[in-house]
Amino acid sequence: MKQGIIPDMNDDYSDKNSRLGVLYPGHIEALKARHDHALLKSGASHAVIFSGSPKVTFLDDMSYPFVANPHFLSWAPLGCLPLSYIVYTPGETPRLIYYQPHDYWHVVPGDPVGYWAPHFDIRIVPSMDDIAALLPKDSDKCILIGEIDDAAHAFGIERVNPAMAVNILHFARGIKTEYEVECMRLASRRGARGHVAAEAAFRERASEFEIHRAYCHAVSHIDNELPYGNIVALNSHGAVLHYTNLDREPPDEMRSFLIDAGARVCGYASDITRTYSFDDARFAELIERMDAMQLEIVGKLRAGVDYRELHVDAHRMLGDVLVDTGLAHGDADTLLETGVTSAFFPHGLGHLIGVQVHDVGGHTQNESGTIIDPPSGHPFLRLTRVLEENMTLTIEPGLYLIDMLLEDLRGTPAESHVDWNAVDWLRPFGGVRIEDDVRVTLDGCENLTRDAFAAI
Ligand SMILES: [Mn+2]
Repeated sequence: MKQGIIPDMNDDYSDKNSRLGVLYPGHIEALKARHDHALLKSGASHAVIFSGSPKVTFLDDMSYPFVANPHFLSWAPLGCLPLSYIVYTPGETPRLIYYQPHDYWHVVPGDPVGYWAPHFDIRIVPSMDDIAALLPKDSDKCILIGEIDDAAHAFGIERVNPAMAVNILHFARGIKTEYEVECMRLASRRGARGHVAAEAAFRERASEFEIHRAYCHAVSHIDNELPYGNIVALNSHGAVLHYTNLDREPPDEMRSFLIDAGARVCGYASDITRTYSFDDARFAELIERMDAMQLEIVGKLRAGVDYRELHVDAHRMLGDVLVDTGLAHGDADTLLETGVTSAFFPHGLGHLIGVQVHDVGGHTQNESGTIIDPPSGHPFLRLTRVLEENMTLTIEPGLYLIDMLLEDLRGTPAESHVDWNAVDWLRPFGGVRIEDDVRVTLDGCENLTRDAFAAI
């Protein structure tokens, strides 16, 4: 198996003549320019990017699943290469110190092969003792980017994750290169295949556990390769925003299915949610209404849009859905002001996505790291920036029956706006969320998720 590249049923991503191979040189040039700027501003000469070290569980000799430093993963699709380093010095070919231990207990990383490999000066090291000699001699001129649990892994470099450099890199990561977008198109395609298989399993009355297995099989991921734990929620479980239990038995009655699940290609993630009605026409109508609303929000995207305003707009639109479907009475502005829409839709409209599902930099206004706060009353909004061309992000409005939040409306002016009989009707269905990944363009957006479903 080629290091870091998960085999796929139909696509070979590793060839230098593949679409990714053609786009990668432009990506690495963009990365170098970002690092040149970050180094200049930090008064440093070398960036040393550490992939990370395996974390061992308490009182045991087992490791948690390894998660690579996203900065390292941005340079090359090497998600399974612990204890390795990239050394970047402006004007020089980046050096990859590739840790390939002599170890008969574990599968060690394979040889470095792929479209990305010719862009590095690769030094394979079998021992940690070989690393120091390959790092820059002037450690006072280095910055180290990565998580250092053990001082030995810093090799005497004192400037670890300096804010000046990290803010520049995080802000820049908000805008994707063509290569990154192509990785996410492929990840969307992969995820969509899983969603189709999951819906089929739901129609056959499978349990959450079985649906999850059908999904993983279709995307060819084991759990640790998924970009996040699958949310596979039947019936009222759909109201638990991060429901990750997997009931082993199917419910007696199938009503609804909410699935939030993604996939990875070359480190990059997709993040997709769909909701289905088993055979209830009223719930199907609610899903249709939410789907139309989600598409309307997507239709408003373009460079220059303030995501905070879009989030508040989405609440007004949700107010109309609540009224039209009989869940609430009144006008959208009143439902927003009295907190009714927040009780039904208590999370953010979306977030940046990239090598991390919730990519960094969602709140930063500039490369100095100035924070843009979420709008008041909406603390969970993870993206507050003004949208720019080639940002990739999610649009994921939801509507849920969460008793804990609705009960808070009792005794307030909101109480009379809620139709409590309709609330009782919705409870066994849980809720609805529709989530797409999009790339912002100057005058609109590219919908990676809808394109992926259309293509398969
Ligand atoms: Mn999401």
